[in-house]
Amino acid sequence: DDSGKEFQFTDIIYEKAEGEGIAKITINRPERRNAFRPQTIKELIVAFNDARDDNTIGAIIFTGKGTQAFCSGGDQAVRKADGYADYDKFGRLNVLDLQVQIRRLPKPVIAMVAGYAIGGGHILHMVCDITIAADNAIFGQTGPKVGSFDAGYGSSIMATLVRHNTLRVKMPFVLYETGITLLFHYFIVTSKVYLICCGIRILKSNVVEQIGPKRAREMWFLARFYTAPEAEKMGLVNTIVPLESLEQETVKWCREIVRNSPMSIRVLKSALNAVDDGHAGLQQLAGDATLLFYGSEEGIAGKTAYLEHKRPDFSKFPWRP
Ligand code: 2NE
Repeated sequence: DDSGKEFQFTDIIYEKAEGEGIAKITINRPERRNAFRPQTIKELIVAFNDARDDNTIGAIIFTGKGTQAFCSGGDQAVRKADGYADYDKFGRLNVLDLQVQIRRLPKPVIAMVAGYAIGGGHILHMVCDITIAADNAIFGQTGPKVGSFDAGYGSSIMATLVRHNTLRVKMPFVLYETGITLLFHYFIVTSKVYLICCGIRILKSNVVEQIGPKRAREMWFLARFYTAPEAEKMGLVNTIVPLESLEQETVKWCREIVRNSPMSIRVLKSALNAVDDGHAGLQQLAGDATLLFYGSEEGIAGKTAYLEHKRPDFSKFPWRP
């Protein structure tokens, strides 16, 4: 969008589409297939922070310049014995900070992938909330080939993708269908036996199998590359579109997101990450609860009474069931 505001960086391009609620952050090192160096990550962190703080922005597109690569991971030319080093005399792995930042950023981040998403670049798309892939996209990890690995989000998020996409039924449910595996407990209530289905996994051939623990091992141990359709089958991407309509389709998805309730989206992102993120996930979700509570009459009554040096009167607020 030509009306977008542009900021000055060397390794990235940061734009905002005025009035659209969409920011776009682009790694701008196409001559290196958008490999990142510490400076790139520093700039990305600044841009993501700005997009987070801007309360007119509801969705952030993360992409790479050109059509040949989203990102090819850490710039191996500046890899040293203690990490990646460009302008400093010491190495860094500051991409890990960026991964955490994207994961905790309370707005959807949409990876727009054309060409290669490889190594640390593959992990960056994986930590985004949604991935829209062009039909020329290629995904893969190269770590074991180049003497590297990401044993953090790069492994754990990949291996647990399956869990989010497995159908779970929590209510009493009797299953007779073939092709269904189930784990169940018997539960006796008023002399009747109810079969309670705790977790089912439909294994029909038309159901997309997600990446999960086995595929994650394959991806890391063999370090193969996968085409966009293969990645889609593994649950790594949301959709594949022709390269020429990649941006248009991504903007369409963002527009659909930003017309929705900001608070609903915020809480949902926290909730979707909460279990896997442990204390950090709980903290994020709990922070959203506090945020909502501060705007309530009950929350305001407590603050007002404190500031007026009075005892708060919470008696009119119900103890909800
Ligand atoms: C990405 C890929 C498959 C593209 O292949 P192709 O044939 O399209 O391009 P080409 O000719 O390989 O690359 C073009 C130029 O970009 C540089 C190349 O060296 C080449 O430079 P010139 O020969 O023209 O001077 N380039 C590309 N990727 C680079 C990189 N990551 N670092 C430095 N220069 C790079 C192909 O280029 C490829 O396989 N790239 C390497 C992918 C890779 O191994 N990435 C690092 C993984 S480790 C990592 O990212 C990591 C981690 O595991 C844990 C923590 C943090 C980071």
